[in-house]
Amino acid sequence: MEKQQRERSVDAASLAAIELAKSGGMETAWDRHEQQSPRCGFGEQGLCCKVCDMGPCRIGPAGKGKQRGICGANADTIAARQLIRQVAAGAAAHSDHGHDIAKALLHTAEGKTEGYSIKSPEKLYSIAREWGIPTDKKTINEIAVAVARAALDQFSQQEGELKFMAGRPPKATIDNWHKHDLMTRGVEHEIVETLHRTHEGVDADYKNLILFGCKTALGDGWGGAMIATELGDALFGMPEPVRSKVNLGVLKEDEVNIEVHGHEPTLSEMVVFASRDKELLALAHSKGAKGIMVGGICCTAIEILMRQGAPVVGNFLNQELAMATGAVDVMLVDVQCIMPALADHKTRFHTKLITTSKKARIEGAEHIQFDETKALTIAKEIVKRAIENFPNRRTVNIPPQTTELVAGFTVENTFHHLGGTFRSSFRPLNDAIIAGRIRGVAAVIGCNTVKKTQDQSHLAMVKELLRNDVLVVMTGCAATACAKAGLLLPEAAKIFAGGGLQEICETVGIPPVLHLGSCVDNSRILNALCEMNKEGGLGSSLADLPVAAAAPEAMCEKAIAIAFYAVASGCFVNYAPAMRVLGAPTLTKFLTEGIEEYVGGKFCFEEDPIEAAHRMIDHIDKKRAALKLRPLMYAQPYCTDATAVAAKAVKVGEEVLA
Ligand code: MSK
Repeated sequence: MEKQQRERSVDAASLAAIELAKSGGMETAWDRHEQQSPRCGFGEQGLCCKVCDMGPCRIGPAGKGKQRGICGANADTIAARQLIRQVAAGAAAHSDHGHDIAKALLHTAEGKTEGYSIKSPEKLYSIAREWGIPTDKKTINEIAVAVARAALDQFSQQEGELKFMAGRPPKATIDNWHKHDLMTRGVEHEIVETLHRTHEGVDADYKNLILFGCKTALGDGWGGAMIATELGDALFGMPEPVRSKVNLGVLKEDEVNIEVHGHEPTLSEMVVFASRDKELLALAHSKGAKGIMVGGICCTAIEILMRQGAPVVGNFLNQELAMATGAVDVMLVDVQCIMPALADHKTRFHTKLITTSKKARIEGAEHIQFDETKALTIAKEIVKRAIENFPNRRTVNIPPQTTELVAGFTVENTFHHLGGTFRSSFRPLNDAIIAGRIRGVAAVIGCNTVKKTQDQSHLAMVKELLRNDVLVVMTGCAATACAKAGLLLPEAAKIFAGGGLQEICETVGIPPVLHLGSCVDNSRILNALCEMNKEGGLGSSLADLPVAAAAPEAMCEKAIAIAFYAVASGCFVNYAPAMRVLGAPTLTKFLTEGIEEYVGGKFCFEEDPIEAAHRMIDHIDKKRAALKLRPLMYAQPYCTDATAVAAKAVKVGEEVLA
């Protein structure tokens, strides 16, 4: 394989599929990325403004060329406006998803849907109690209607504060948000105001723009995304730790393969259910298939992994590669992260690409409109189409690699696992941090991007954090990357974790990397931080905690919104490739330094994943020092004995991956 091809991924299955694609003349995102090179330097640096029709205006790098656009906006204003427009788009995507989950809960409680029922009444009761919704003498459906309506109001609310935001974080964090006018009024209100502020001739103060971006993003993390997770858990059931498999090898040569892709659990849950239908299984057998496999790509896959243990085919950059195997009978897509290029491959493969959302249609794809009132009927129809397409397969070539993983962690069950059966609390985690067994906690999240070798930065960063006794929590495609490499198995602690973290993982029986779910489930991480704070001993605000976060292969506006709400909640966040601000030095300095004074968190744009892990560790150590915690039991600053760890990993890794 050519060097250029080899550098596209560190995942052997992906490389094999890239080779397959190339030999079949199939163009992938990597090829299109090369065709787009060189990219526009003004755009990359955030120095191109298209807000009004007098431009586009392009600003020269600091001190060179034109320093202002036609209206007089400078580099900082232009880059800040664009950045918070991206925050608004990301927040809108998560929030619209949350809105749809709230509607699905409402319609289920009203008896208007087909196939759904409220799977976790306990979760529903706990949200109702938290929001002050009466539960006495009410049926479960009456409570669900009240909760769903209250959740829907969170989106359109014009005054006041979001319920989760005002109720869950520590007082010191909320006080600071009040002080800087960062309490989100309503999810949609802030998104609308962001678009207004960034219209031509409105807000031209980069600090004011960025702080408002924080307010908008907080409405995502503590609003739209948190509603998606919490109400999703109530409707579809609380995840529990579950073993499953990941990578292209989960596709079956002798079974019907249905690949779900996108983000929403509503249809995919039903498709999993329908795939177990006796009549459909009999139909599959009659067509020569031994069964029906439902797996997926991106976060829809993670939703059914978390609750149903369904296998994961791959992460974002695997979507075209899965098609290249020739084994996907239906690629079923809903919203977000779906490449329109999938439709271009339909002449090459037998795969049926089916869109299901009126918000996300693709020219050239078949469209079956999803409708909750006929969810099971529609799911069965889709499964039937996949079965009927099975005999149309041409050449099938599935890379054999699969790895086992454990997923399904939540704030609620992690309590249980960290505390054991009789003592369910975050106390053991806090004690381990206070005693210096665990250094701190890092959240590593986000996507894949063709600008970086697929999965490489995730793996390098996470391994570096683990060997330095940092417990890692993950979501989304980042978690899938690490799952493919065996890091989401309890056995991985022995191979990759430092002494203290290894002790804790072995005692409790958890992997050193905890999979908390899909992109919207980053809200679980916010809740975990609140629990750590509540448990005591780690400061008074979220910003005091010895934690850090990163998105090392970030790609989309949702990732920017997540990074913003994490920073605005007091976290240190390394984001790479860097946001498009580097051509605006004053703005960049504010994002990486000055903003900390306002929100307690800040950004870092370190590209190298090991260096970035060190910046995260530095931040954790700074917080440990401020809290006057004991010295670490095992790890020294940057335990980078990579050679020893790598040697061990190859040996034991083979056993793990076998
Ligand atoms: S799917 S947003 S590529 S994590 Fe949530 Fe993956 Fe990023 Fe899409």
